[in-house]
Amino acid sequence: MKKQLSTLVTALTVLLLICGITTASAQKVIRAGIGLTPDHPLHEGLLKFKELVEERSDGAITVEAYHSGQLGDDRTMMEGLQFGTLQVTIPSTAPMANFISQYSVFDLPFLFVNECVADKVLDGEVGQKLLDMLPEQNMVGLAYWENGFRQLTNNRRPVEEVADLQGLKVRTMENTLHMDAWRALGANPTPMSFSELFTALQQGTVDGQENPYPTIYLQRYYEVQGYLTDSRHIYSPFVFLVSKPFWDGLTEEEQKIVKDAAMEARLYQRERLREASKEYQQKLVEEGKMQYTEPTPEEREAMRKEVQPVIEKHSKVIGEDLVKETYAAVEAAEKECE
Ligand code: TK8
Repeated sequence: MKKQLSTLVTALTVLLLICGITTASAQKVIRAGIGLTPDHPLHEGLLKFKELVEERSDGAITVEAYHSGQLGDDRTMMEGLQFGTLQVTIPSTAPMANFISQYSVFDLPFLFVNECVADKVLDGEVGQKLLDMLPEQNMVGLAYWENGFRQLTNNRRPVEEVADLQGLKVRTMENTLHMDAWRALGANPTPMSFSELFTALQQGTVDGQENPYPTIYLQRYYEVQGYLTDSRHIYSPFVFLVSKPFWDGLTEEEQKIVKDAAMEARLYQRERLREASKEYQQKLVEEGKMQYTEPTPEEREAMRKEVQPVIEKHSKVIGEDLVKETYAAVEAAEKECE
């Protein structure tokens, strides 16, 4: 009996050794999950990243791109990075605030006036400070990509001023700052994952939602929404996130390849997103898919006034110093962008 047992243990040890050796020399695979569809510029950016990584690593690292929430919603995919079951995901900053509350700083309403200012702040010291907070959550942030300025759609009425928002059931991302902001404007916020949104609009569970033009067009929200408002109430960054357990397992050279690819693909992705944003805003308006309204500067100012108490409340949650530093960076960037 003893002899049989020792033979079995030896066989198992040899088997594990063989697996270990083949795994060590096997390719490194990056499974990357996103929520948007294959025709969205986010996916185009991910394919650019894949091309650069596979080319520069001579195939030692391969990238598998999974779109349309195939691997779950933003929160689930970020948890996958923490556990090491997924290697890359690229969520909006809003759901990231559930892991690191400071991430709401970029979702402060009306923070960025245009993409030039957003790029300078995100790619500068403040952006890096937020990325440096990620390792404690077992994630590594490599670059900011672009989701874009968020626009409101709904199925109840044209929205041109705050009064039009009263009682509107608006789906928000799972983020208390977003919810408080819509509440302050008189709407009823309903937090919901992105993957549930189209059905909720179709069934009338919510009256409206808010997302950038490329998402509104490519998700076909115009099929279930009658009114589009160019609200630009919040600018959403995407953050290119890597699982820290995976990152730590890369050689220095491999880490440079992955980081450089994320940074280069960022420029491509932002460019494609901005082209798509113009194209789809035009299509939505010209094809008359939804009744389009643009708030006047006075009405935008009125909205900004209504959400000011929310900005003050959440500045305490985010950290007054970080908020001050961010607004100072915005001011400096606005001067440079003039
Ligand atoms: C996609 C989401 C989406 C976001 C939302 O995964 O949930 O409305 O704007 O882009 O991150």
